[in-house]
Amino acid sequence: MFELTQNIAALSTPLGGGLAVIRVSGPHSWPGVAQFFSPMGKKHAPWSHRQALVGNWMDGEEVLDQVVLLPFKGPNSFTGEDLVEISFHASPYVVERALHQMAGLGIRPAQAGEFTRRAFMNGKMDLAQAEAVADLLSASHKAAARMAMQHLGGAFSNRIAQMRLGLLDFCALLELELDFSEEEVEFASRSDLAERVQQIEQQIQALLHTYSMGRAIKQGIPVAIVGRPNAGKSTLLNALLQEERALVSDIPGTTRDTVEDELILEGIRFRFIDTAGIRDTQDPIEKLGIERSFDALRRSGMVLHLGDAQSQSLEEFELEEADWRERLGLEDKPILRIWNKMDVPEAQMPAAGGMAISARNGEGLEELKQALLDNLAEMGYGNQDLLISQARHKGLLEQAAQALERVRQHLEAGYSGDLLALDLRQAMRPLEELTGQIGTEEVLGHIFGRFCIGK
Ligand SMILES: Nc1nc2c(ncn2[C@@H]2O[C@H](COP(=O)(O)OP(=O)(O)OP(=O)(O)O)[C@@H](O)[C@H]2O)c(=O)[nH]1
Ligand SMILES: [Mg+2]
Repeated sequence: MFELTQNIAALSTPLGGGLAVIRVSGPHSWPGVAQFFSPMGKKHAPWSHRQALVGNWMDGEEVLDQVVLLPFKGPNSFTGEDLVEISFHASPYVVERALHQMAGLGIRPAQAGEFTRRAFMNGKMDLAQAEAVADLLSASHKAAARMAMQHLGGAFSNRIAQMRLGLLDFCALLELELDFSEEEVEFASRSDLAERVQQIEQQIQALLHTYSMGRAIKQGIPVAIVGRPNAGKSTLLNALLQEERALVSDIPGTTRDTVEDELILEGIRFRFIDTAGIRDTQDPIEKLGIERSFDALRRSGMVLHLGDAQSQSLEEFELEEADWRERLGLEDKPILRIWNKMDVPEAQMPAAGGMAISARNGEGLEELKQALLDNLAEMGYGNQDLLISQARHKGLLEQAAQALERVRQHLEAGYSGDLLALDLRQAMRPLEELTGQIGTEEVLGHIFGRFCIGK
């Protein structure tokens, strides 16, 4: 009955709870839904923007369910179109039946991400904000949700738009000069332009610097637990997770393969990696395991170097650390030194630094967790007002930075205004792609394809 491409419906909540919300969007969403809705009490309840209605959802003469409707009048809706949210009881049969009934009218099932895509197309949000919707949906802890909310709120988009405008100003002036080319006027001060370009380059570099932290926040900060065999690494992993996750034994070389698991501390996700104890060995399997320990060291954001306070000297501990630090080139990697087995009476806390814990009885574990959080603060977490975490954003910002570098070089080389204007346009392009002002169907398909249906 309705134009098939225009109206869409989908279940927006997962089944399994008490309620199931079906979202319907498009120019005929209101009259479409009204066909099946019989308001409670009155025969004709007026529909108005954001006024909930209670009533029966009819399947022919039969009542399929009692529902609550919430109509939104476009453009003041999520998609920017007329939209209705219908809360059903979460019966798989009811949901499927209602969607089937609507499909019969020409309200077709929505594709993955189609609601958000419509919101983007109708100017309700830009592309970076639409991406943030997906990030927020997958955020399982506070830090990731906060980061997504910042982008969703437009902080990132605004910053990008500001940069672009800053370049556009100069571009317009340079292009104006072309109209007066005979008169050799300079509307755009070259020194002001150089300063502006430098400022924007700095802002871009600052954002690029946040990428690894942004990624780590989203995926969890990898923390490698390393040390010599029998130091108690697996015991520590188990104690942190409060779960017998890794095998523990008094035989050195118990852990052969890395074991990973997550822990959320104060809203930040850490991914602990228990590794094979590092030592010289002829055992080929153990060697392979130690290679994996090195791998874990390389990809970790932080390292817990565990020493055995019962039997290891400080000198040995430091030699061991220097060895893999040099071998793997880990000069900048934050390493926390931890002495384990402090419960043993003969344990020695070596004079030079580090924390003392007992993985076995839990002593010092709270301090260790706090040290992890403090270290993160030292690495800059919490200082940045804005973080990026999408590879697409990083790639485009790098392109913009390179283009700006060219502008700077060409300015120094005294290039003419028309060439500088071209350079500036090139630097603006990736910024425009970031917010989706320009873009290809392919990019949009890729971004919205990552969403689930109903979002
Ligand atoms: N007394 C005491 N013993 C501990 C402590 N932590 C671990 N152990 C013991 O030390 C031995 C080795 O512990 P693991 O956790 O398997 O050591 P690991 O570092 O994982 O060893 P590998 O996997 O071989 O590299 C086990 O017998 C543990 O019970 C501790 O805090 N105090
Ligand atoms: Mg182990």
